[in-house]
Amino acid sequence: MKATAKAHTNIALIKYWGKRNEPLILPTNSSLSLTLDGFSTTTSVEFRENLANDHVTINDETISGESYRRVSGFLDLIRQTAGEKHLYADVHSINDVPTAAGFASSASGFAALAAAATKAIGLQLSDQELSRITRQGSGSATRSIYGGFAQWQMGGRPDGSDSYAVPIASQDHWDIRVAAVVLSDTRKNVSSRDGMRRTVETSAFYDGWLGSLADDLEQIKEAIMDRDFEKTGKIAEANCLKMHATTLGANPPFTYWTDKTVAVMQTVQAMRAEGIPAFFTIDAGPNVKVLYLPENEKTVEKTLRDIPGAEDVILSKPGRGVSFL
Ligand code: 2P0
Repeated sequence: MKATAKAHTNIALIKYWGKRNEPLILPTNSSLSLTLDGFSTTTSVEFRENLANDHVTINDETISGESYRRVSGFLDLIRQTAGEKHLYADVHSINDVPTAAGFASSASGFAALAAAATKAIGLQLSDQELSRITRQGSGSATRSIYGGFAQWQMGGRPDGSDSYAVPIASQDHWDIRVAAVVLSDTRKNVSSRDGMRRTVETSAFYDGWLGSLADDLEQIKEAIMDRDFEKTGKIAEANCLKMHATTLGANPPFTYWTDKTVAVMQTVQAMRAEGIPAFFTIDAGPNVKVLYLPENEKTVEKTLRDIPGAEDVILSKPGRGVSFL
């Protein structure tokens, strides 16, 4: 009863920012992302008869505390689904995503864990079923089941049975690139879970955010289908700015940006003014991801590397969905 799976992280172009049900991880809005080939997690899961509890390593270190409870709680759900309540697992995960620096390591992490664990325990799931169960590990992971562009449909049922991701276009549909500008590898002050909760509960701007999403989603899907880079980038950048604006309207207010984040944003806008189409997006951390086209790769990379405070620039192409090794 052993399986190994690999999953890639994804970058949301239309952000998921808030839950309507925390334990089930049901979102307040639908979101859309691009899976990236640059950051992946490979996870092996082996269920064994003689274990008294789960044992989990990430990058060869045994984890405990809240991180362990999150993984073990997710495995409980898989045990329950398979009717194997007393079967514990050995889990080994290798993560090549800078953890908790806004690179959504939980997306590739829970997608790989869900795929490996469900297979190891003998469940045979469709992609849709796998995406739905993955959602309960981490929201953004639900989209990483698929390669290329994927949409997480928020659904409306209280039990979450209609909240899962669907593929929009494969990784071969459109070769757009993403440069991740690494500004700091330190852990962020407000986790995305806490940040989302505070925003939903207190932000003066939250209703405005929610009200703008249906149009953003419809428009960006059209743009992706038409391979219209200007339109895709404009919508993604504006959607990111709206999401981050909600954090400034929260009580107490907070932001994930640092001065270096703003410097990268301004550099991207300056590149655009000089005729190089590039757009930014930012998740729940200080780092910035820049969307660009392959023909501008050299210029974009050099310009980003020259920004004071840019520790690294990692380039990604569209990535594939989960695979078994
Ligand atoms: C996203 N983020 O759509 C958004 C944009 C951050 C900003 O999904 O609580 O780690 O595990 O469901 O998925 C980060 O939140 O949160 C996230 P949980 P997750 O990618």
